[in-house]
Amino acid sequence: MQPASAAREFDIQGRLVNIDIVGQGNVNDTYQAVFRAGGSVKRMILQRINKNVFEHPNWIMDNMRYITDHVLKKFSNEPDDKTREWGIPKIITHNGADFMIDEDGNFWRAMTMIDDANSYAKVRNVEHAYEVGIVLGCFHRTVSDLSCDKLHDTLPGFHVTPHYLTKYDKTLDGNYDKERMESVPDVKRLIRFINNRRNIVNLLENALQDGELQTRIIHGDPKVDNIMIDNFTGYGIGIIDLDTVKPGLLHYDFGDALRSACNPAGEDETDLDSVFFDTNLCSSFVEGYMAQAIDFITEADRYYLFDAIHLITFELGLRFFQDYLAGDKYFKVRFEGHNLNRAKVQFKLCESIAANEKAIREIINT
Ligand code: GN1
Ligand code: MG
Repeated sequence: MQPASAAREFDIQGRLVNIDIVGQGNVNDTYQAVFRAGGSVKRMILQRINKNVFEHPNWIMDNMRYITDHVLKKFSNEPDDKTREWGIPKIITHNGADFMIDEDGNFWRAMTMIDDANSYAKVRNVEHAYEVGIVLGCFHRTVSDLSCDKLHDTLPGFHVTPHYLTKYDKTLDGNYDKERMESVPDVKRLIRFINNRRNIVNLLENALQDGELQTRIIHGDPKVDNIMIDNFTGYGIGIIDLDTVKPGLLHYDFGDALRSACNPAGEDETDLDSVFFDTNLCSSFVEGYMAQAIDFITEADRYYLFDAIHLITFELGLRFFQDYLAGDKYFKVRFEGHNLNRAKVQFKLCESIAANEKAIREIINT
């Protein structure tokens, strides 16, 4: 079914007057649909879920329903902090159901938009980094009293770093694109880069198994692109893209948000010299995050936060590189070598994080 026809199936008033692709999502297809009823306009986000990635798309919606109901209730009961408004996307139903499956078997879902707010693919300044920290901290805070037991694991193995190394090794064992492996000079260098870091991949999972860290509800993908900023005030409003909300280590979120918010060049930069981990942005993010996290962050959590930033950056580089070698099967690509370039950016960032370890640990511990 075409996106415009799918959009009309959802329970929203008005005539569809426009539909466009939005965002730079690497997995699902996302559209913004505009409906007009008389003099007023309503916008919604429509998504076709990538079923190659999410085996049970209905689980995403069960989780989204559970989380958004809780968060919305919580926001409405919280005292007004007199500065900002919080928001979160609300599900728009299809004949009362939380999703729609079309005649071709495509899985569609729709949700409200956070009006007059934007998200950005790159961090803009220290104020922006602070707001990213505030919003992620607020999300963790508002779900910190929810039990993990009711959530489905929408993507088993997601953010379990050793699992990605195993997948990569299997690809190297023969499931790779031969031409890329043999003719691209950077490939050998990146293989060496990964081999030199094999010893770090179990760090967080070991801490979890030893009982030092606990599983909580995490967002799974808190990059700057998923943090909505109010167009009028510049304050963060909320977090979007709730597909990967699941039980996991809070560290994955903390690390993922920082690897994104402290890289002013962004994930798609082709000039590797301009990719680095900016510790000023890091300080600002941590200040924002900790202001929200004060009641739930433990000493043991804090101890592993540096490792989390380093590890998740390595993990994302590994995921991009594995996908490049496998022939771009998972992440959508916009040009030849896109996944290779993405991997190089994350590995460059990983080196910069390691080089700034002392400064980053100081920021986290003060
Ligand atoms: C993917 O599709 P998107 O852009 O929301 C990926 C994340 C990565 C991110 C990197 C389900 O997110 O894990 O961090 O790309 N999502 C999934 O940009 O794999
Ligand atoms: Mg995502």
